[in-house]
Amino acid sequence: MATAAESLALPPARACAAPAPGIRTDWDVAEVRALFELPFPELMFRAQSVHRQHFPAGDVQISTLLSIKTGGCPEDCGYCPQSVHFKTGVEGEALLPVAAVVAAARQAKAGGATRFCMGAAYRNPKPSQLARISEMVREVKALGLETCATLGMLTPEQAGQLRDAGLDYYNHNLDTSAEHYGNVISTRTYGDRLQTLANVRDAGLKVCAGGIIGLGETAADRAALLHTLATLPAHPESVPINQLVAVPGTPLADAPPVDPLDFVRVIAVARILMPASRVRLSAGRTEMSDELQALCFLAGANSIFYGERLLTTPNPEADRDLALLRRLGMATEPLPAGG
Ligand code: SAM
Ligand code: DTB
Ligand code: SF4
Repeated sequence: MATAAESLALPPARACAAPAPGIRTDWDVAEVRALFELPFPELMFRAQSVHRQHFPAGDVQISTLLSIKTGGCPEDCGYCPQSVHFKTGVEGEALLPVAAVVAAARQAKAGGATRFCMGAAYRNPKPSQLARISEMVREVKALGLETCATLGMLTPEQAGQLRDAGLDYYNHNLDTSAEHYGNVISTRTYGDRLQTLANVRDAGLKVCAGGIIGLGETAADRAALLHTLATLPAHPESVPINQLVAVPGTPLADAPPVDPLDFVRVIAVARILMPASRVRLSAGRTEMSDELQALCFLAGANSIFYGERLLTTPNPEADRDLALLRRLGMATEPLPAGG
């Protein structure tokens, strides 16, 4: 079946270049702060230059997200509509049956997605839940899609179980700086987050880790978040940069909006620090103009979530995204071999 991208005649992107030598994991936080302080045109020039050394111009990887287990989460992340601690109108639901998830993955593939991300509102998955999710991963992988999951904290054994089922990526965000973390979340620590990232990496999974801009953080917190990501033993292959979706009922419902140009700066600095990683322009796009999204792509974003829903909140309509990519002359990354 033709993908939506093909049927709308977007040109196929060339395969991405292999990561080049010279990727640094020894950044100093002062260097990161200095990047943030560059004049905007200089920062954009540097980000673009780095981007072109590692990726073909204008390609974008698209992932579709499905909430496989919605709401009722015991954690108290101050931005999240799925926490039991806040009254947001999101009800706790059961883990979806395998067949429903596979049907959604088939649809995502037909719509042009290359990666299918399964998100669950868990602090950490229980053995019976992980068994069912492993089956989902096995079947989605068999469709020829790349697989990604985000299920909360994992032990090394659980990460290995998911790898054996065919999981390609695990998403686990650091969200903000170590210093600001405790102002946003009290039910787990930054160290817990880092430990799961290490367990995932050690199991041989690809890592997807990023953060949220708009949690009341300072410029120094933004620099510290990117510094932590860029000085992990290996850079995450995928770095989602979310803009807070301010949901009524959450403690951050009235957080001040992010200056759009500051958001672009975060993308640009992430691109410079982690040149070979996919930087994903993630949540918050429904609030962004086409022009702001275009600036984010110019700053080095080369991945998006595609499809009308994120987990519990809306994402731009697929048609609007395809039209935007077409207007910009950008192309979607082809499916991996065999897909
Ligand atoms: N429960 C798991 C966890 O927290 O790792 C997986 C699902 S959780 C919803 C995945 C990520 O979504 C969070 O780490 C956070 O970065 C992002 N997220 C959640 N609510 C958000 C919001 N309102 N705006 C932007 N990003 C959000
Ligand atoms: C990520 O960094 N952003 C996605 C995904 N990883 C799991 C989630 C965004 C969630 C936005 C709020 C919601 O839809 O509930
Ligand atoms: Fe639960 Fe994840 Fe939401 Fe935190 S971000 S409340 S862990 S679903």
